[in-house]
Amino acid sequence: MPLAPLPPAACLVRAVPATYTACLRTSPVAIDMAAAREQHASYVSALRETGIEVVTLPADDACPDCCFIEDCAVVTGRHALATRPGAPSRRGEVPPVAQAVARWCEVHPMEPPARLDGGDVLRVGARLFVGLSARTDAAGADQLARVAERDRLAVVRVPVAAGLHLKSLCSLAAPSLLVHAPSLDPSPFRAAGLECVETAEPAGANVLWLGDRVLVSGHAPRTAELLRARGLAVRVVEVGEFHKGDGALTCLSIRVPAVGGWTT
Ligand code: CIR
Repeated sequence: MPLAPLPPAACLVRAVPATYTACLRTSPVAIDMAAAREQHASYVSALRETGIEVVTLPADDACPDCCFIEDCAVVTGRHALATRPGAPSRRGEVPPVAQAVARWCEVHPMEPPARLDGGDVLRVGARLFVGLSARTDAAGADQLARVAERDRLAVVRVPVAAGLHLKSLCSLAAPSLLVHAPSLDPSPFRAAGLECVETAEPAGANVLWLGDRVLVSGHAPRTAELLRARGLAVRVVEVGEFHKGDGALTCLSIRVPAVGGWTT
């Protein structure tokens, strides 16, 4: 029986470390730590409002990027891949995340030298679109494909020429609706039956579908309007301090699919 699109059974998040201002980022604009903590708490509330169980892992101050937990594991169903992030400074983030994910599924470690960040993986039904980016290589996509096969998912490789991750450029606003940046060629997604709408707002390309609503960044008001006009229930979340660290909505959680369902 095909899996149905369902809200996640649970979300795993990781607290903001005291060292967050030292995270990897392309722009040196000042980060406000108090605001970052407040925004993280609002993000967690927005997840909890839906009734989803949220599990919070403690921060690790030795890992300034650890709140971007999505990059550390990809849950495919009964199985998960504990990644080997593309940035060497982020590899210490993975062991506690892998341990936490093991509550729901069998976790498979990624073997070096392959590299993959969860931000490069977009789930759509029985497919995992995997961005080949500065952080994720072909060997990483191959290792994910081997784990995904166990849950009968197929990997579709997509080049990511600009931008940090595939999901910096596109994400699902609804099970069959992709929002994407102008720089992303949507043809592989159209070929998979998705309707694709472009947004010119950089923060608008990363939204988070949660079943009865979609989270949209406060930095993407036009995207929020576009999705409302399509009848979607939009929940705006302020994550500006995480945009400063090159992150967005999806990267702040790992979504565990419900039994019999898939989630993005
Ligand atoms: C990094 O450069 O790795 C972090 N500062 C941002 C990671 C964002 N992750 C994501 O969008 N999945």
